[in-house]
Amino acid sequence: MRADFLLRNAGELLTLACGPVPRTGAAMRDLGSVPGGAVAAHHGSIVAVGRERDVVATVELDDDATVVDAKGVLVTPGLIDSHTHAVFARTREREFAMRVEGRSYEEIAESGGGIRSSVRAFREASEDELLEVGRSTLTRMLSYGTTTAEIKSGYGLSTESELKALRVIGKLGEEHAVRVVPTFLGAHEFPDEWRDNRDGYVDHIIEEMIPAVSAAGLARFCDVFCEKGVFSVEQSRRVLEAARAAGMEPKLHADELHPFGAAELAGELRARSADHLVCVSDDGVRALAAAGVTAVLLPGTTLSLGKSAYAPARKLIEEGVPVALATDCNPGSSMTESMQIIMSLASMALRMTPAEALAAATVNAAWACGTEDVVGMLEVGKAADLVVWEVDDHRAIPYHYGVNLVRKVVAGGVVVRDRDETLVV
Ligand code: IZC
Ligand code: ZN
Repeated sequence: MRADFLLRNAGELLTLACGPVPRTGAAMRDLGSVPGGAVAAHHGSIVAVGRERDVVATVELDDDATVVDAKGVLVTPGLIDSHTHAVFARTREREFAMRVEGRSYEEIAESGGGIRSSVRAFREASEDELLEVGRSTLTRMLSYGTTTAEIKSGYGLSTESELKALRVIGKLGEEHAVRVVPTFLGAHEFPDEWRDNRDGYVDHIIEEMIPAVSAAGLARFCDVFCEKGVFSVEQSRRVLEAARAAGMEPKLHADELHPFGAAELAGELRARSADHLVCVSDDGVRALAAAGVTAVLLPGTTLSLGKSAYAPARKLIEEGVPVALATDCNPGSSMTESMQIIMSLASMALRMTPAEALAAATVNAAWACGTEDVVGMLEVGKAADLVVWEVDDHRAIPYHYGVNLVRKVVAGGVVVRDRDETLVV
Protein backbone atom coordinates (compact mmCIF):
# COMPACT_ATOMS: atom_id res chain seq x y z
CA MET A 1 0.00 0.00 0.00
CA ARG A 2 1.51 3.34 -1.06
CA ALA A 3 1.43 6.35 1.21
CA ASP A 4 2.43 9.99 0.70
CA PHE A 5 1.72 10.99 4.32
CA LEU A 6 2.67 9.44 7.66
CA LEU A 7 1.95 10.72 11.12
CA ARG A 8 3.94 8.75 13.69
CA ASN A 9 4.75 8.72 17.37
CA ALA A 10 1.36 9.79 18.73
CA GLY A 11 1.38 9.31 22.50
CA GLU A 12 -2.29 8.54 22.27
CA LEU A 13 -4.23 8.32 19.01
CA LEU A 14 -7.99 8.65 19.44
CA THR A 15 -9.59 7.23 16.29
CA LEU A 16 -13.26 7.44 17.38
CA ALA A 17 -13.66 4.46 15.04
CA CYS A 18 -15.23 2.21 17.65
CA GLY A 19 -18.95 1.87 17.09
CA PRO A 20 -22.02 2.84 15.13
CA VAL A 21 -22.60 6.42 13.96
CA PRO A 22 -24.03 8.52 15.49
CA ARG A 23 -22.93 7.57 18.99
CA THR A 24 -25.50 7.48 21.82
CA GLY A 25 -25.56 6.90 25.59
CA ALA A 26 -22.48 5.32 27.19
CA ALA A 27 -20.94 4.75 23.73
CA MET A 28 -20.34 8.51 23.55
CA ARG A 29 -17.45 7.92 25.97
CA ASP A 30 -15.64 5.40 23.72
CA LEU A 31 -12.85 7.13 21.89
CA GLY A 32 -11.10 4.23 20.13
CA SER A 33 -7.77 4.82 21.82
CA VAL A 34 -4.54 3.45 20.27
CA PRO A 35 -1.41 4.01 22.37
CA GLY A 36 1.63 4.76 20.25
CA GLY A 37 -0.44 5.23 17.12
CA ALA A 38 0.26 6.21 13.55
CA VAL A 39 -1.80 7.24 10.51
CA ALA A 40 -0.78 6.81 6.86
CA ALA A 41 -2.59 8.38 3.93
CA HIS A 42 -2.48 8.50 0.15
CA HIS A 43 -3.96 11.36 -1.87
CA GLY A 44 -5.71 12.62 1.25
CA SER A 45 -7.39 9.38 2.35
CA ILE A 46 -6.31 7.15 5.21
CA VAL A 47 -4.74 3.88 4.02
CA ALA A 48 -3.57 2.55 7.39
CA VAL A 49 -4.17 3.51 11.01
CA GLY A 50 -3.26 1.82 14.30
CA ARG A 51 -0.11 0.87 16.16
CA GLU A 52 2.94 2.41 14.57
CA ARG A 53 4.78 -0.81 13.81
CA ASP A 54 1.69 -2.27 12.06
CA VAL A 55 1.10 0.91 10.03
CA VAL A 56 4.75 1.15 9.00
CA ALA A 57 4.77 -2.54 8.01
CA THR A 58 1.64 -2.08 5.87
CA VAL A 59 2.64 0.95 3.81
CA GLU A 60 5.30 1.77 1.28
CA LEU A 61 6.19 5.39 1.83
CA ASP A 62 6.89 7.64 -1.19
CA ASP A 63 10.40 9.18 -1.16
CA ASP A 64 8.94 12.67 -0.90
CA ALA A 65 6.21 11.72 1.59
CA THR A 66 5.30 14.13 4.38
CA VAL A 67 6.28 12.61 7.71
CA VAL A 68 4.97 14.23 10.89
CA ASP A 69 6.48 13.28 14.25
CA ALA A 70 3.80 13.85 16.89
CA LYS A 71 6.45 13.65 19.63
CA GLY A 72 4.30 11.63 21.99
CA VAL A 73 1.26 13.92 22.26
CA LEU A 74 -2.47 13.45 21.69
CA VAL A 75 -3.76 13.11 18.11
CA THR A 76 -7.48 13.20 17.24
CA PRO A 77 -9.65 13.56 14.15
CA GLY A 78 -10.06 17.15 12.96
CA LEU A 79 -12.88 18.92 14.83
CA ILE A 80 -16.20 19.43 13.05
CA ASP A 81 -18.30 22.55 13.54
CA SER A 82 -21.79 21.42 12.56
CA HIS A 83 -23.73 24.71 12.94
CA THR A 84 -22.38 28.09 11.81
CA HIS A 85 -23.51 31.30 10.14
CA ALA A 86 -19.93 32.09 9.17
CA VAL A 87 -20.64 34.13 6.02
CA PHE A 88 -21.79 37.60 7.05
CA ALA A 89 -20.99 41.17 6.07
CA ARG A 90 -20.47 42.88 9.43
CA THR A 91 -20.04 42.07 13.10
CA ARG A 92 -22.58 43.34 15.70
CA GLU A 93 -20.55 44.26 18.77
CA ARG A 94 -22.84 47.27 19.34
CA GLU A 95 -25.73 44.89 20.07
CA PHE A 96 -23.47 42.79 22.29
CA ALA A 97 -22.73 45.87 24.40
CA MET A 98 -26.47 46.65 24.56
CA ARG A 99 -27.15 43.12 25.83
CA VAL A 100 -24.44 43.47 28.46
CA GLU A 101 -26.35 46.54 29.64
CA GLY A 102 -29.59 44.57 29.95
CA ARG A 103 -31.42 44.59 26.59
CA SER A 104 -32.52 41.15 25.36
CA TYR A 105 -31.70 39.51 22.00
CA GLU A 106 -35.41 39.58 21.11
CA GLU A 107 -35.89 43.26 22.09
CA ILE A 108 -32.93 44.25 19.94
CA ALA A 109 -34.34 42.19 17.03
CA GLU A 110 -37.82 43.75 17.42
CA SER A 111 -36.37 47.26 17.27
CA GLY A 112 -34.75 46.62 13.89
CA GLY A 113 -31.39 45.22 15.00
CA GLY A 114 -30.56 41.55 15.11
CA ILE A 115 -30.70 39.39 12.00
CA ARG A 116 -32.42 42.13 9.99
CA SER A 117 -29.49 44.51 10.51
CA SER A 118 -27.18 41.76 9.24
CA VAL A 119 -29.50 41.35 6.25
CA ARG A 120 -29.26 45.03 5.30
CA ALA A 121 -25.45 44.92 5.35
CA PHE A 122 -25.34 41.56 3.58
CA ARG A 123 -27.49 42.67 0.65
CA GLU A 124 -25.14 45.59 -0.02
CA ALA A 125 -21.94 43.54 0.18
CA SER A 126 -20.25 42.16 -2.94
CA GLU A 127 -19.40 38.48 -3.29
CA ASP A 128 -15.71 39.39 -3.04
CA GLU A 129 -16.23 41.22 0.25
CA LEU A 130 -18.20 38.28 1.66
CA LEU A 131 -15.55 35.84 0.47
CA GLU A 132 -12.90 37.87 2.27
CA VAL A 133 -14.79 37.72 5.59
CA GLY A 134 -15.59 34.02 5.08
CA ARG A 135 -11.96 33.20 4.35
CA SER A 136 -10.64 34.85 7.49
CA THR A 137 -13.35 33.20 9.61
CA LEU A 138 -12.54 29.75 8.19
CA THR A 139 -8.80 30.32 8.63
CA ARG A 140 -9.36 31.16 12.29
CA MET A 141 -11.49 28.03 12.66
CA LEU A 142 -8.72 25.95 11.11
CA SER A 143 -6.14 27.35 13.50
CA TYR A 144 -8.35 26.11 16.38
CA GLY A 145 -8.55 22.60 14.92
CA THR A 146 -11.75 22.70 12.85
CA THR A 147 -11.37 20.89 9.52
CA THR A 148 -15.06 20.67 8.53
CA ALA A 149 -17.71 23.37 8.99
CA GLU A 150 -21.36 23.59 8.08
CA ILE A 151 -22.28 27.12 6.95
CA LYS A 152 -25.81 28.47 6.63
CA SER A 153 -27.13 31.18 4.36
CA GLY A 154 -29.87 33.31 5.94
CA TYR A 155 -28.61 36.90 5.83
CA GLY A 156 -29.92 37.43 2.29
CA LEU A 157 -33.62 36.57 2.67
CA SER A 158 -34.39 37.26 -0.99
CA THR A 159 -33.89 34.77 -3.81
CA GLU A 160 -31.04 36.79 -5.27
CA SER A 161 -29.20 37.38 -1.99
CA GLU A 162 -29.71 33.84 -0.69
CA LEU A 163 -28.18 32.53 -3.95
CA LYS A 164 -25.32 35.00 -3.45
CA ALA A 165 -24.76 33.59 0.06
CA LEU A 166 -24.78 30.00 -1.16
CA ARG A 167 -22.44 30.79 -4.06
CA VAL A 168 -19.97 32.34 -1.59
CA ILE A 169 -20.31 29.32 0.73
CA GLY A 170 -19.70 27.02 -2.26
CA LYS A 171 -16.62 28.98 -3.36
CA LEU A 172 -15.19 28.89 0.15
CA GLY A 173 -15.59 25.13 0.11
CA GLU A 174 -13.69 24.88 -3.18
CA GLU A 175 -10.80 27.11 -2.23
CA HIS A 176 -10.33 26.66 1.53
CA ALA A 177 -8.66 23.82 3.44
CA VAL A 178 -11.74 23.59 5.69
CA ARG A 179 -14.38 21.29 4.16
CA VAL A 180 -17.66 23.17 3.91
CA VAL A 181 -21.23 21.85 4.09
CA PRO A 182 -23.81 24.34 2.72
CA THR A 183 -27.23 24.83 4.30
CA PHE A 184 -30.08 27.00 2.98
CA LEU A 185 -31.64 29.12 5.75
CA GLY A 186 -34.06 31.38 3.87
CA ALA A 187 -36.40 30.92 6.87
CA HIS A 188 -34.03 32.68 9.29
CA GLU A 189 -36.17 35.80 9.83
CA PHE A 190 -38.90 37.78 8.06
CA PRO A 191 -37.16 40.49 5.99
CA ASP A 192 -38.43 44.08 6.21
CA GLU A 193 -40.40 43.88 2.93
CA TRP A 194 -42.39 40.82 4.12
CA ARG A 195 -42.99 41.79 7.76
CA ASP A 196 -46.66 42.48 7.20
CA ASN A 197 -47.25 39.32 5.16
CA ARG A 198 -45.49 36.50 6.93
CA ASP A 199 -47.34 33.63 5.29
CA GLY A 200 -46.64 35.36 1.99
CA TYR A 201 -42.90 35.10 2.73
CA VAL A 202 -43.29 31.41 3.57
CA ASP A 203 -45.07 30.90 0.21
CA HIS A 204 -42.24 32.84 -1.47
CA ILE A 205 -39.61 30.55 0.12
CA ILE A 206 -41.53 27.48 -1.03
CA GLU A 207 -42.47 28.66 -4.51
CA GLU A 208 -39.36 30.63 -5.51
CA MET A 209 -36.37 30.22 -3.25
CA ILE A 210 -36.35 26.45 -2.68
CA PRO A 211 -36.75 25.65 -6.41
CA ALA A 212 -33.96 28.13 -7.28
CA VAL A 213 -31.57 26.78 -4.62
CA SER A 214 -32.35 23.22 -5.59
CA ALA A 215 -31.90 23.88 -9.34
CA ALA A 216 -28.51 25.44 -8.64
CA GLY A 217 -27.53 22.45 -6.45
CA LEU A 218 -26.14 24.81 -3.83
CA ALA A 219 -27.38 23.33 -0.53
CA ARG A 220 -27.29 19.96 1.15
CA PHE A 221 -29.61 20.92 4.04
CA CYS A 222 -32.50 23.30 4.67
CA ASP A 223 -32.82 24.87 8.12
CA VAL A 224 -35.58 26.98 9.76
CA PHE A 225 -35.46 29.30 12.81
CA CYS A 226 -38.52 27.71 14.44
CA GLU A 227 -39.07 29.99 17.43
CA LYS A 228 -41.67 32.21 19.07
CA GLY A 229 -41.78 35.47 17.11
CA VAL A 230 -40.04 33.94 14.10
CA PHE A 231 -41.28 30.86 12.14
CA SER A 232 -44.21 28.97 13.67
CA VAL A 233 -44.25 25.17 13.85
CA GLU A 234 -46.74 25.07 10.97
CA GLN A 235 -44.70 27.47 8.80
CA SER A 236 -41.52 25.50 9.60
CA ARG A 237 -43.21 22.23 8.66
CA ARG A 238 -44.29 23.65 5.29
CA VAL A 239 -40.81 24.96 4.46
CA LEU A 240 -39.03 21.76 5.50
CA GLU A 241 -41.44 19.46 3.67
CA ALA A 242 -41.00 21.49 0.47
CA ALA A 243 -37.23 21.44 0.94
CA ARG A 244 -37.16 17.69 1.42
CA ALA A 245 -39.23 17.20 -1.75
CA ALA A 246 -36.61 19.33 -3.54
CA GLY A 247 -33.72 17.18 -2.24
CA MET A 248 -32.60 19.09 0.87
CA GLU A 249 -32.59 17.35 4.25
CA PRO A 250 -34.29 19.17 7.16
CA LYS A 251 -32.55 20.77 10.16
CA LEU A 252 -34.11 23.08 12.73
CA HIS A 253 -33.18 25.85 15.15
CA ALA A 254 -35.37 24.34 17.85
CA ASP A 255 -36.65 25.54 21.24
CA GLU A 256 -33.78 27.95 21.84
CA LEU A 257 -35.56 30.77 23.66
CA HIS A 258 -38.98 29.25 24.52
CA PRO A 259 -40.51 25.78 24.64
CA PHE A 260 -42.19 25.84 21.24
CA GLY A 261 -42.77 22.28 20.01
CA ALA A 262 -39.88 22.52 17.56
CA ALA A 263 -38.14 19.35 18.80
CA GLU A 264 -41.44 17.50 18.41
CA LEU A 265 -41.57 18.74 14.81
CA ALA A 266 -37.95 17.62 14.26
CA GLY A 267 -38.97 14.15 15.43
CA GLU A 268 -42.07 14.10 13.25
CA LEU A 269 -40.01 15.11 10.19
CA ARG A 270 -37.09 12.83 11.09
CA ALA A 271 -34.83 15.83 10.63
CA ARG A 272 -31.06 15.32 10.54
CA SER A 273 -30.66 17.57 13.58
CA ALA A 274 -32.47 19.78 16.06
CA ASP A 275 -30.19 22.54 17.28
CA HIS A 276 -30.05 24.66 20.50
CA LEU A 277 -32.79 22.86 22.55
CA VAL A 278 -32.23 25.03 25.64
CA CYS A 279 -35.98 25.01 26.36
CA VAL A 280 -36.86 21.56 24.94
CA SER A 281 -39.82 19.80 26.62
CA ASP A 282 -39.73 16.23 27.93
CA ASP A 283 -41.97 15.22 25.02
CA GLY A 284 -39.52 16.90 22.67
CA VAL A 285 -36.60 14.90 24.13
CA ARG A 286 -38.57 11.67 23.67
CA ALA A 287 -39.49 12.63 20.10
CA LEU A 288 -35.82 13.21 19.23
CA ALA A 289 -34.79 9.89 20.80
CA ALA A 290 -37.55 7.94 19.05
CA ALA A 291 -36.74 9.41 15.64
CA GLY A 292 -32.93 9.30 16.04
CA VAL A 293 -32.59 13.06 15.50
CA THR A 294 -29.21 14.46 16.57
CA ALA A 295 -29.23 17.27 19.15
CA VAL A 296 -26.68 19.92 18.19
CA LEU A 297 -25.93 21.88 21.35
CA LEU A 298 -24.56 25.42 21.15
CA PRO A 299 -23.46 26.49 24.66
CA GLY A 300 -21.45 29.44 23.28
CA THR A 301 -24.75 31.09 22.37
CA THR A 302 -26.19 30.63 25.87
CA LEU A 303 -23.01 32.13 27.34
CA SER A 304 -22.91 34.99 24.87
CA LEU A 305 -26.58 35.84 25.44
CA GLY A 306 -25.88 35.95 29.18
CA LYS A 307 -28.44 33.28 30.05
CA SER A 308 -28.05 31.05 33.05
CA ALA A 309 -29.99 27.96 31.88
CA TYR A 310 -28.16 25.70 29.42
CA ALA A 311 -29.49 22.89 27.21
CA PRO A 312 -30.26 19.66 29.15
CA ALA A 313 -27.34 17.68 27.75
CA ARG A 314 -27.36 14.99 30.46
CA LYS A 315 -31.06 14.32 29.96
CA LEU A 316 -30.60 14.10 26.18
CA ILE A 317 -27.70 11.65 26.52
CA GLU A 318 -29.52 9.57 29.13
CA GLU A 319 -32.61 9.36 26.89
CA GLY A 320 -30.45 8.06 24.02
CA VAL A 321 -30.39 11.18 21.83
CA PRO A 322 -27.10 11.51 19.91
CA VAL A 323 -25.50 14.80 20.94
CA ALA A 324 -23.19 16.97 18.82
CA LEU A 325 -21.59 20.34 19.59
CA ALA A 326 -21.06 23.44 17.46
CA THR A 327 -20.02 27.08 17.80
CA ASP A 328 -23.11 28.67 16.14
CA CYS A 329 -20.44 31.14 14.92
CA ASN A 330 -22.48 34.23 13.98
CA PRO A 331 -22.24 37.98 14.54
CA GLY A 332 -25.40 38.19 16.65
CA SER A 333 -25.35 35.57 19.35
CA SER A 334 -22.06 33.63 19.33
CA MET A 335 -18.98 35.27 17.91
CA THR A 336 -16.43 32.49 18.22
CA GLU A 337 -14.61 30.19 15.80
CA SER A 338 -13.20 27.95 18.54
CA MET A 339 -14.60 24.46 19.04
CA GLN A 340 -12.17 24.22 21.97
CA ILE A 341 -14.04 26.80 24.03
CA ILE A 342 -17.29 25.04 23.07
CA MET A 343 -15.87 21.76 24.41
CA SER A 344 -14.92 23.58 27.62
CA LEU A 345 -18.45 24.94 27.98
CA ALA A 346 -19.83 21.48 27.22
CA SER A 347 -17.97 20.10 30.22
CA MET A 348 -18.31 23.10 32.54
CA ALA A 349 -21.90 24.16 31.82
CA LEU A 350 -23.55 21.12 30.17
CA ARG A 351 -21.79 18.56 32.41
CA MET A 352 -20.65 16.50 29.44
CA THR A 353 -17.53 14.47 30.18
CA PRO A 354 -14.42 15.41 28.18
CA ALA A 355 -14.83 12.15 26.24
CA GLU A 356 -18.47 12.93 25.41
CA ALA A 357 -17.46 16.43 24.35
CA LEU A 358 -14.83 15.04 21.99
CA ALA A 359 -17.24 12.50 20.45
CA ALA A 360 -19.79 15.34 20.08
CA ALA A 361 -17.20 17.50 18.30
CA THR A 362 -16.06 14.76 15.90
CA VAL A 363 -18.05 11.64 15.06
CA ASN A 364 -21.50 12.94 16.07
CA ALA A 365 -20.83 16.33 14.50
CA ALA A 366 -19.91 14.58 11.25
CA TRP A 367 -23.28 12.85 11.36
CA ALA A 368 -25.11 16.10 12.18
CA CYS A 369 -23.84 17.67 8.98
CA GLY A 370 -24.00 14.58 6.78
CA THR A 371 -20.25 14.06 6.37
CA GLU A 372 -19.99 10.81 8.34
CA ASP A 373 -18.77 8.86 5.28
CA VAL A 374 -15.73 11.12 4.96
CA VAL A 375 -14.74 12.59 8.34
CA GLY A 376 -15.21 12.35 12.11
CA MET A 377 -13.29 9.11 12.64
CA LEU A 378 -9.82 7.87 11.74
CA GLU A 379 -10.24 4.69 9.72
CA VAL A 380 -9.19 3.39 6.32
CA GLY A 381 -11.02 5.25 3.55
CA LYS A 382 -11.77 8.37 5.62
CA ALA A 383 -10.03 11.70 5.06
CA ALA A 384 -6.67 12.25 6.74
CA ASP A 385 -7.97 15.24 8.76
CA LEU A 386 -6.11 15.36 12.08
CA VAL A 387 -5.25 17.55 15.01
CA VAL A 388 -1.91 17.19 16.80
CA TRP A 389 -2.43 18.73 20.24
CA GLU A 390 -0.07 20.38 22.72
CA VAL A 391 -1.40 18.01 25.40
CA ASP A 392 -1.18 14.25 25.85
CA ASP A 393 -4.58 13.63 27.49
CA HIS A 394 -7.96 14.46 25.89
CA ARG A 395 -9.30 15.64 29.27
CA ALA A 396 -6.94 18.60 29.04
CA ILE A 397 -8.85 20.02 26.05
CA PRO A 398 -11.94 21.25 27.96
CA TYR A 399 -9.96 21.70 31.18
CA HIS A 400 -7.40 24.20 29.91
CA TYR A 401 -9.80 26.77 28.49
CA GLY A 402 -9.67 30.01 26.57
CA VAL A 403 -6.34 29.17 24.94
CA ASN A 404 -5.43 27.40 21.73
CA LEU A 405 -4.05 23.93 22.47
CA VAL A 406 -3.65 22.96 18.79
CA ARG A 407 -0.10 22.38 17.60
CA LYS A 408 -0.65 21.13 14.06
CA VAL A 409 -3.64 20.65 11.79
CA VAL A 410 -3.67 18.19 8.90
CA ALA A 411 -6.40 18.44 6.24
CA GLY A 412 -6.56 15.79 3.53
CA GLY A 413 -3.05 14.56 4.35
CA VAL A 414 -1.53 18.07 4.11
CA VAL A 415 -0.14 19.98 7.10
CA VAL A 416 -2.14 23.22 6.87
CA ARG A 417 -1.30 24.68 10.26
CA ASP A 418 1.94 24.28 12.15
CA ARG A 419 2.47 26.22 15.36
CA ASP A 420 5.96 24.67 15.71
CA GLU A 421 7.00 26.53 12.56
CA THR A 422 5.69 29.89 13.65
CA LEU A 423 7.12 29.92 17.16
CA VAL A 424 10.04 32.31 17.27
CA VAL A 425 11.18 31.72 20.85
O1 IZC B 1 -27.42 36.72 13.38
O2 IZC B 1 -28.47 36.57 15.27
N1 IZC B 1 -30.08 32.93 16.46
N2 IZC B 1 -29.85 33.10 14.32
C1 IZC B 1 -30.66 32.48 15.26
C2 IZC B 1 -28.94 33.82 14.84
C3 IZC B 1 -29.06 33.72 16.22
C4 IZC B 1 -27.95 34.57 14.07
C5 IZC B 1 -27.97 36.03 14.28
ZN1 ZN C 1 -27.85 29.25 14.35
